[in-house]
Amino acid sequence: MPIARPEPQNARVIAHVDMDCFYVQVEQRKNPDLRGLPTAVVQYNSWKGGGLIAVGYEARKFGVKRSMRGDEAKRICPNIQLIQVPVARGKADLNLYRNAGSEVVSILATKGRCERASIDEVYLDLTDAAEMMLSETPPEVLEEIDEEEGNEREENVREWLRRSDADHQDKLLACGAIIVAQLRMKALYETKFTCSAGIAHNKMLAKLASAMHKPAQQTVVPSSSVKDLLASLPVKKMKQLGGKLGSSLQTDLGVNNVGDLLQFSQEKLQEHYGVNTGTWLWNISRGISGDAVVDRLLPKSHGCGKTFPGPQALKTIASVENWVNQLCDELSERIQSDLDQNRRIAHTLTLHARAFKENDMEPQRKFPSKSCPLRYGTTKIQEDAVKLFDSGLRDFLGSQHVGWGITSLSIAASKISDLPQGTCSILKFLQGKIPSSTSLSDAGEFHKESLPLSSTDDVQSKGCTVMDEEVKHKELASEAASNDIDTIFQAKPLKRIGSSVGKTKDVRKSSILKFFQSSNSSFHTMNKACERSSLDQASSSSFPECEEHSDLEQIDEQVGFSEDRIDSDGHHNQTRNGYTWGINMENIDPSVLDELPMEIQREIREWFHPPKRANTSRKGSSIVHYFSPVKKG
Ligand code: DCP
Repeated sequence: MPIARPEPQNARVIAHVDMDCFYVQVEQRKNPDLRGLPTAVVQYNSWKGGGLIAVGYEARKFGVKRSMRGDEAKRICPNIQLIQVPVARGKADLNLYRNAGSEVVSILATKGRCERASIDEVYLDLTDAAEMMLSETPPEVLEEIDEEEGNEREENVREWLRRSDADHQDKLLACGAIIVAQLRMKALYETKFTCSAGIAHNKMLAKLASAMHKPAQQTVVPSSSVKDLLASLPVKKMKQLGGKLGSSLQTDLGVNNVGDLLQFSQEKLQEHYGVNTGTWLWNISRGISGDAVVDRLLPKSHGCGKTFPGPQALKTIASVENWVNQLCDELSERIQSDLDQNRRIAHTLTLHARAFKENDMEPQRKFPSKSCPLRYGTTKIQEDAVKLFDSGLRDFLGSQHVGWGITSLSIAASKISDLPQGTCSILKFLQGKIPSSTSLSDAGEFHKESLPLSSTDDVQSKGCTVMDEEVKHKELASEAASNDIDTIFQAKPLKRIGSSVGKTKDVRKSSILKFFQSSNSSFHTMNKACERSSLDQASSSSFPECEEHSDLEQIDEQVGFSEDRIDSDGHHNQTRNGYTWGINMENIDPSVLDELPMEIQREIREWFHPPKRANTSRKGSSIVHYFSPVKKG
């Protein structure tokens, strides 16, 4: 659902930068012989020469389009060079393109806040840079900038800037346009890629503008042009209006262009579409959009998917499992490298699928998207994804015993957050100890018992970003967004973790990891808190079905936030936001403690023998900080 946000008071300078025929450019840089030739990139598929996913501008002149198959493209453009997307694990491997996109982003991000919106597009907030340029370089002398690039368009910008009626906002926008032109030049020089851009006072207008003149051009939208721009813009071209809402505007209100909305009062639009959407429609018809550019260079989620069109549809559990395993393998590799390189952890695993039933009586029924908390480690992700699929299939089939087929599958890891500061030592230690491609959550088998699997409302609303983000299987994404996402497992009640700690100490297990895995160990207790913590982060709706939820809320009220105590029995009790876990030093096998790196040993020992006061708050403690549940908003 679109969200109505008012524009901030002070004018902003926002740019949307989109690479031109991106995959084609990447392939042409790899093989310069392709430069200047009509070229397209095809997704591997033996059927009719594969599906085109990127078409170079030379090929577009012949009428080649993305919706075509390779055979058709060859028919209308016999010289077309069809390049196959690299393949790994039997599916497209987009790493080459992802990395190429990152190269450009690192250049574009140098002048202001940068939001990576997909594999090949970013939003930039250049307000500060534009203000600075304007204050340091008065408009009269701006023409000296970039003299060597002087071309007709830049001359137009300068002319426009020198107009006697140009106001402060226009001048800011002109400065933004010059900054963007410089960034695009730099990107071309350093990466050999061209891109196009839109510069306006908000994201919505900048995005519209970037697509208006391609390739290798940029378009500025001053406030005075907004009305004309929207007057002739078909509603379906507007972001968020491509689907049902846009269709309803056309059929129910007779609105074909965005500008047509101007004839309706805000109340009327609210009457039809509710307060929020009505307000949003009223705003966009006037070019108002307050969405901020979010500081994000890394993707919001990781997704990988595969389609199985026509006869390739998967019709057995075994074939589905095979593909689920392949997709999970790739996903696991990517989230692991995100964790290693960026210290980011994903919290939610979601499976989307498209399916049909043979002799279907209700063909409109969709395969429900399913999600659960994400456990790191390829095998665990595979196990969970298979369960998600089984559950989705059960719901999809209902009581019918009919044949079925799967025409697309995708797996996504979302709700990614930064690891809190101070987790470095213990995390590294665990990663070093655990066999490859596992991480923090692999440190304990107890996940199976202790993780409440829950519905993730928020994932549903964000579902559309999952694939859009990187894979750009846009169709799949919108499908995913419209699906119901619910839980596969019953939420298991969480135990309030109190001062009672396990009494058993398994002396046979010499490894610290085994110790951690021991179900009664203190560390188990800590990890439960950790899991709960990550789950809290992962679900803003906080387990509506989970009994524990209400209990914990009550405890919150009683205990308050953040308190560390060592009690008289020598237990280290941590209470945060109502969660309490206790550790008894006696439960820790000294040989196990000795295996820990010095920094961790020191920290743990300090818990039990604090240097000064026993009852002090220890907010700065790295381990405590990490394992403590997050304060709920
Ligand atoms: N892509 C894809 N499948 C799609 C759409 C796009 O795999 N259905 C990939 C290939 C594109 C890249 O994403 O090169 C970027 O998509 P864009 O929609 O930005 O299109 P292009 O960059 O190819 O062309 P344009 O110059 O029109 O932006």
